[in-house]
Amino acid sequence: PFLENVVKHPNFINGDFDTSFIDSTPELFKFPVRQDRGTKLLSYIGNVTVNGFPGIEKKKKPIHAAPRKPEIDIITEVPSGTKQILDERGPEGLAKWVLEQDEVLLTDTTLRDAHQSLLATRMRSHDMFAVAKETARLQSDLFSMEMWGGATFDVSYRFLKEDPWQRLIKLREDIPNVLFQMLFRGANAVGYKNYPDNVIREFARTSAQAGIDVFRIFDSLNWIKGMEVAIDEVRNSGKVAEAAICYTGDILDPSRDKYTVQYYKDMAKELEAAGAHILAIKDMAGLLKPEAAYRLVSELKDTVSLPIHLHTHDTSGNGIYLYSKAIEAGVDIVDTALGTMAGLTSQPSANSLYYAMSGGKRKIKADIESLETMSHYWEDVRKYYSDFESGMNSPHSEIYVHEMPGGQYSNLQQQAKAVGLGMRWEEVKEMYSRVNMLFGDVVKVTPSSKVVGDMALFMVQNELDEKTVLTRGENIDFPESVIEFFEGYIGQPHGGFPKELQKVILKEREPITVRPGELLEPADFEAIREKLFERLERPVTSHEVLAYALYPKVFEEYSVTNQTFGDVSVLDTLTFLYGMRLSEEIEVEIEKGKTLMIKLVSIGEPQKDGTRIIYFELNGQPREISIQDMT
Ligand code: 3PY
Ligand code: ZN
Repeated sequence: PFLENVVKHPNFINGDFDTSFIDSTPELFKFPVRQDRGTKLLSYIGNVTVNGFPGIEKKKKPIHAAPRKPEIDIITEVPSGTKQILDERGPEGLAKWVLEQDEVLLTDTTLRDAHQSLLATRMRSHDMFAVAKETARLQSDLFSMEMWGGATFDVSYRFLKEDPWQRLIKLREDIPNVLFQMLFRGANAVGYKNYPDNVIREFARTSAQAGIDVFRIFDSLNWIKGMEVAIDEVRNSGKVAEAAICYTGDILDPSRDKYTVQYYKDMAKELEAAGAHILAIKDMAGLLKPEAAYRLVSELKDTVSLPIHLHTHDTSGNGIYLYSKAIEAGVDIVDTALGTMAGLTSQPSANSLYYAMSGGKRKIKADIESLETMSHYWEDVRKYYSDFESGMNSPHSEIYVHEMPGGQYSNLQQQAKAVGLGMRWEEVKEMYSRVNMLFGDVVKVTPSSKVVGDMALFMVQNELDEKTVLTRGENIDFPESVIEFFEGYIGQPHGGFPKELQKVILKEREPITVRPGELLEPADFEAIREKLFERLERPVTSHEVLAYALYPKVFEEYSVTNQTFGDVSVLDTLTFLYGMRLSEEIEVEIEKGKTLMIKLVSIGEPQKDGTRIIYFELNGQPREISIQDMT
């Protein structure tokens, strides 16, 4: 059936295809299904209605009005944007164009870091697709949209049970004018550990083909060796290598002398030499104070000739002030989120920054009415995800003490709850900063931040302090992530590992000092393809091969769910998270022009074997589904 789909596809018949045809044409994989898609979806809906959604408290499906979508004509031609500049002038030409702009350019992080930081990365493609065409028209003056990478990749498969590649491909189709940006964790790609070099190269190349233009590449320990392979491959793909310096500590505090202005300047020079087209300052926790921002940007502007792109989190509430100082110092691009998805652990608000800079020397390149209209949509959609909110509702200046990245805050909090430490969250945060110092004051960003977080949870859970770790450590089984960190498997920290602690944690194991990628066995993509072919009983895309190479277990679990329930990404978010109310009717568009009408009629009593019969109507016909009640 696959070949049949290929030869019948209009693009194939017209000769309108290239090497990405198979990966970017999902309909080739739509075969007549053994169990029909409707039944599979009913089975998902029945399950979530009775058993709830993993990780959130089971509750009755809330009622919300439909989100306010921008009322604009989406048939009009899409205005050209930065994507066309890159396509016409290449990455160097784009960088030159950025440097020539008087206005400050924006990257909109609403579709990646904003929800990673506010809603534990749970924003679904469904809600993004619903407003993509409007976005292309209303936000065409953006420098870029950060909409992929970071935690979005594994969370899509793991919790949302949807394919992140399809998100990228569909958004690319509907937003052809603005640069798409992703966060790429250097040798860790979109994972939490180093991968073999061929995985990094293949992932960068394939992401570029699928639609990513700007790769923000960082290393979680600011170890340049951990970034070089990714930078090289992005350059080979003709895309923009935006290499990042992760900002930690406080350059204004003379007692914190590990990460000084000179340290950052040296790193910037090395990144320029390594081939960066743009330099990013990645202030992942929001530690960069306004005066420090002024100083750092000024000094880096004098040090390198690259455009400078600043990223922060507004946890302290000082985000707009620090951007204003950075703008005064000549920063070229800043990261903001749409107003209603901004602030606190997310990025500063684009809308507020627009007003903050109005009347000044350098204005923000944006249309404020469009920003407000788009913000209304996201304000309404955000309510669907209220169960994933972190509960932080005012600025936290304590960020300057615990130094936890914005993207980690709500995720670590979920992790703490999952191991029964929800009530001891204050202690976990305090322990996080103590673990940082115990580890020798390290850069904390995924995955090094996860190691610090894992150790903090472990120490609180086991009532450990620094002294006990050092004196009784040989009898303690430390978390695997901590052991691997001290082995050198996510790279080398600036200044090296604290030797005494390293010995205690590693016991008999020997640490490495070379780049882990040099030691790791290359992934055998063909073997993965064959294995998946057998498992899935159909041809396998290179996207699936890569997903497996990065996250074998997560991808396998996703495939099982996908086989059982079909493509659940077509469900609206409230149904996906809470199922259906009795007598409720919904419409589900399973593909263009094909809509299912589903009504939940009644839920039967539990049987002896723990199952329940759920009575639906599917397109007016009665359907019974048996599901296991696990409550
Ligand atoms: C990520 O790596 O996911 C981050 O957001 C780091 O800041
Ligand atoms: Zn961030």
